[in-house]
Amino acid sequence: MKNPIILILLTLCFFNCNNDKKENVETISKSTKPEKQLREIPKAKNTIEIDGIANETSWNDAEWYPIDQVWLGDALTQNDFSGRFKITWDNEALYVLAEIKDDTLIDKIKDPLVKWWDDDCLEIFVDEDNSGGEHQYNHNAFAYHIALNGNVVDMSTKKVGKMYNSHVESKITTTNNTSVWEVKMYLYEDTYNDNSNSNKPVKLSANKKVGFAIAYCDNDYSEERENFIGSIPVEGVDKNRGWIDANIFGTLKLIE
Ligand SMILES: [Ca+2]
Ligand SMILES: [Ca+2]
Ligand SMILES: [Ca+2]
Ligand SMILES: [Ca+2]
Repeated sequence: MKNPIILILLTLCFFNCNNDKKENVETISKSTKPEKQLREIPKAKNTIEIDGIANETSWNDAEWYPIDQVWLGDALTQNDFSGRFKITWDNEALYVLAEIKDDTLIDKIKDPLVKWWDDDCLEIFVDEDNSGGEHQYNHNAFAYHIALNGNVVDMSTKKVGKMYNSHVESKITTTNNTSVWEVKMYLYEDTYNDNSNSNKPVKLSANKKVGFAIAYCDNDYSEERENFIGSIPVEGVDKNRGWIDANIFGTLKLIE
């Protein structure tokens, strides 16, 4: 390189090009989501009281859907786990009623931000704008782990567990091996900022589509969770994709 000015220009271009690449990695990558398990969800006719008791007319009218896809662990036995759920909505929030039959309920890890997936917990995946795409360490979608004591944890944009208790209100009632989880969940846009106090939940309306899946982490006696059972089939060998890839979610269509 004989001309030092050309050399300087080329060097500047090299660093600029690299910076562009870095920014691309950090932006949320959305793709065209393959639409599957499209379900029409009627609006609640009355107020849903989050008390773990499904005595509202809206719950009575809502349809049951199964939680029966083994994403992790061995095949299930009837006693070990079975689960199903219903959904409804109003302008404020999405409501989930999950009926979980689990032979042993455990919450052995006291710190809610340590291996929160290895205690029994209900995990609700939600993609407010049904965009699909990668959401591991961003808020393109959320994967709320709801613990037996009501704590709610997902990965933050800092790549560590963070409490999102203000996003999800829940109450569990348990009779013998059957637990009823009644959940009210506020939806947030992908612009949600972990460092701000002014994030506002989205108002819901008819014809809105929302990406959704639900799963249960079942541990009974083991160091790590024994099973992870979801509401939707996942293609490929690695089925533990929900916390990374919103493309695996089903789609809810909110209707009046
Ligand atoms: Ca209730
Ligand atoms: Ca079990
Ligand atoms: Ca999204
Ligand atoms: Ca269990």
